[in-house]
Order: sequence, then structure tokens, then C-alpha cells
Amino acid sequence: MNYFITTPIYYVNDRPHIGHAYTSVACDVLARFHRLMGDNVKFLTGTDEHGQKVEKSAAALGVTPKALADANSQHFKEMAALMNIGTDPHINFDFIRTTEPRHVQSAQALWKKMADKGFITLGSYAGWYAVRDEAYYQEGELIDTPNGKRAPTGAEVEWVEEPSYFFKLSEFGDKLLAYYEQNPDFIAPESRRNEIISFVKGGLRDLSISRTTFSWGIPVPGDEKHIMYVWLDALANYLSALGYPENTPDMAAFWPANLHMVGKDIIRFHAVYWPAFLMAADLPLPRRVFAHGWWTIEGEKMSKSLGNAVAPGELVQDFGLDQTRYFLMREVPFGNDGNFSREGMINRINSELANNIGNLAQRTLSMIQKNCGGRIPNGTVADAEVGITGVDKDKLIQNMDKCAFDKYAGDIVKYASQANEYIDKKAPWALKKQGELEEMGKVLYALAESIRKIAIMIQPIMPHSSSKVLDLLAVPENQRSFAHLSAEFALLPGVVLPPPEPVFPRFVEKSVDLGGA
Ligand code: ME8
Repeated sequence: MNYFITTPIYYVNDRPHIGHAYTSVACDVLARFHRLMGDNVKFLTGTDEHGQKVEKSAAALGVTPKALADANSQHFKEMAALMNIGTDPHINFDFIRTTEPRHVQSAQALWKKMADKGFITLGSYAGWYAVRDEAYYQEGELIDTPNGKRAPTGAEVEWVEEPSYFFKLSEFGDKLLAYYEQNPDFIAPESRRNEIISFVKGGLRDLSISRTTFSWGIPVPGDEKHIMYVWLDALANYLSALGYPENTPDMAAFWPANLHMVGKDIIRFHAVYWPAFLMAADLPLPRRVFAHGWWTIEGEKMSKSLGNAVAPGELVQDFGLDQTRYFLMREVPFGNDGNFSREGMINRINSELANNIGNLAQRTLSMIQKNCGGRIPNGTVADAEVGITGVDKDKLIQNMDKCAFDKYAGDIVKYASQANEYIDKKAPWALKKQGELEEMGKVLYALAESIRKIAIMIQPIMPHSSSKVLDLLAVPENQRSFAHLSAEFALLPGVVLPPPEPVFPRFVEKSVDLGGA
């Protein structure tokens, strides 16, 4: 099966923080999972570089918008590399920038198609606009604050009056509602689906899709005084990366996308405007839009503009790469908001990685090294089945399908706990003392086989550490996919193992040096 997954393309007004890393890691986990299930995966991310927000940020810094975009786009690329995103060589990974010619041509082609079909008209816009959100707001949506009118998101708004092209969004309300009805999985989670349905039921107005009062954008085909509204430009990235409007092999294989992953702040753009644009252009709609929650710090959304952002690099440096990926996926049910704290992170890492999975691997592998001559001990699949019982592959798949990463990881932690209980109950060290070497071998075999399965299953979330564990078990590179979970591919007794090394160290807060004598 072909599987196409996308992250939002991030604004280049600033550097990435863990909110961005969160979305991208979640997509990377799904991309790796599908690859391990045998799918042909395309994974797209990138940067959203036009618009007033970027233009304004550049002006404030005294640089050109292009220079700011170049610098920050590079930071987003580095963030992806740092978080091990899109690095699986079997995944078709792409990073698109909206200033690239391939995107500009494609976005203009989409515009022309919608215009040819009669869905674009020229008029003039008079109303409120929030640059921070790059969004139009109606008077009734605004809130009065001591500092003046604000968007419901808290962003400042300004009054805009200018000639503008409009997209006939008002004609799509019923079609969208019918689509949501017929495709109940199109918007997830359920709470977002309900929110979108009631928004559309409230009536849709035509949408202003061009601007004339600044110039940092893609020219409207045939009327270059106008530039395209940055959201139309940005959404088009999902098609331009596939080569639209050409009939490319990527278009044939990967459109419609299987999943657009977004934060809940931008669900309306993806679940209302984007499907309407696609309907207008006679293109099939994506199968699913999933809106996850926000990371907050002391209850406030983490964002650069609020000055409370945590840099992904800091966490990776302090806690380790896979530990950071694990924490982000495990801590909060995907879809809910989560409050970030170092304490929460240390607890997760120590209790589930170091003390549970790590300890299981370390105890088992060092006993095998010491007592079995560093070779996989004699045991059978039947022995192994008592180590961890009931690995439920279907449940794991269902949890991934629902983006329930916390449950997916939680089940694996449960398997590791079971194996740890088994080790304590069977006490292979005591069997050794009593000279029951055959029984000890069987127990260690069962444990090694449990670890093999745990490492295979956890690969999407922690690719580095799981591959280290699989290396320590001498599992061949070509036997690490989900199909290899089955007994047919169980460890072979007698295979020589490399010397064991700890994979999940315990995190100990460095003591603060208070100086002095
Ligand atoms: O909206 N918690 O870009 P953006 C969780 N360019 N996720 C967060 C987050 C937080 N505190 N902060 C950001 C844009 N995100 C547009 C998108 S797509 C065609 C155009 C994540 O740089 C989350 O995925 O503001 C959110 O939707 C996205 O970053 C917004 O990134």
C-alpha cells in the first residue's frame, strides 16, 4: 500500500521549538510504522515562507524576507535531522519550501484551475486581519481587551481594506457537510470533528484569497498586483511536492494523502478551506486530518511570541534523542493538551526506559554473556511464549491507526514489565547456582526473545535505541519489520552476541556547582 503523510509547513518567522518537533516526531513515528508494516511511504514536511508575518519579522530584524526564510528554513531542516525525522532510508522523505520554483508553479496552477472552474471572483475586502495567525476574522468573533480588539486566539488584529480576489467558499457548505457525514474518519479526534461541523453549519462566507498591500508572496496568475493569500499558497504544498499539475508517478501513487497531521490551531484551514479548494479543483480529498493538542507551559501555549518556548536541542542534549522522542509520544494522549515539565520527563525516562525496558535488556544480556558464553542460549519458541504472553499485534496496529501513541508505548511497557516479573520469578541467577543450567538457558532464551519483540515494536518511536538492542541480539538488519515478530523469525540458539552495553541509562540531574572553596 502507498502511504502519504504530511506535517504542517512551518512559518519561518522564527526558530523551531518542541511544539514543532512534536508534530514532526509524530509523523515520523507513523511513517516508520507504516514502512515497518511493508507500506511504500512518502513523508513530507517543509517551511511556509511567504506572507505578512514573515515579511514583518524580517523588517523588524532589518533583513530581507528571503534571507530570514533561508536562515530559519535551515533551522527547521536541522531540527528534523536532530530529531531523526525522515532519516529512514526506506522512506521517501521530502522537505518543501514555498519559495522554491516547483512550489510557485504548482500553487499558480491550482489557482488557475479554481479560476477556470468559476470559483474565483474579483471584489474588495474590508475587515479584520490578524497577522500572527495570518487569518481573517469577523467583527463578532473579536474580543475586547484593555489593549483593544483581539482575535479569539489573542492575536492583534488590524483593519484591512483592499481589492481582493475571493474564493466562493459559500458554495461549499453543503458539500463539505455531506463529505464529513460520509467519511466519519476524515476529521479526528471526535471533538475537532464536532467543532468543524458546527462551524460549517453556522454558514460559510466567501474567502479573501489575495492581498495587494504588500508583496512577499506568489503573484496571482494574470494579475500581478495581487499576491496569493498565504494560506492558499501554503496548503498547495501538499500537492506541489508531488509534482501537481503534472501527472507524475508521485501524484498517481500518493494523492490523496492518507494523513495531514496538524495542531488544533490550524484545523479549520485543513478541514474546511483545503477540502473546498480541492473540490473546486476537481481533486480527491485527503483521507484524514488529525489535530493534536498543544504543549503548554504553566497553562500557556508554548510559542516563540510568548517567549516560553523550549528548544528541541536542549532536551536532546540533556536527556538524549530517543528519550525525548519517547517522552513526547508517551506523556500525553495525542489530541489532548499537555503541560511540559522536566520533572515529568525525568520520571518517564527513569521509570519506563531505564528501570523497565533498559533494566530488562541489561540484566538479560549480561547474564547471557556471563553464563552462556555470549551466545543465544538453547531454548524454543514454546519456552519463549511464557516470557511475555499475548503480544497483541492487532491492538498495536489499531492504536497507531488512532494516533494513540501513548497507548502504543504503554502496551510495550506492559510487556517489558511482564518480562521483568518473569525474570524475578524464575531467578535465573539462582538456577545457575543450583546447577540447573538447561532451565536457566530456557529462561534466558525466553527473555531474549521478549526483548527482540519489544525492540521491534518500539522502533517507530525510538529508532536508534531499538536498533542498538537488536544489534546486541544479533538480529539481522533484514529481519526487523513487523512481519518478523512471528515465531518463524525467533532468535537462533548458538548465535554469538556482541558484548552487552547499557542502552537506557538512568537520568541523574547534574548537581549544581555552587562554587566556593
Ligand atoms: O501554522 N504545541 O505554521 P506554524 C503543539 N505555516 N504543537 C505546536 C505548538 C505547541 N505549543 N506550537 C506549534 C503554521 N505547534 C502554518 C501551517 S500548513 C499548510 C501551514 C505545531 O509555524 C502544530 O503542529 O505556526 C501547529 O499546527 C504548527 O506547529 C504551527 O506551526
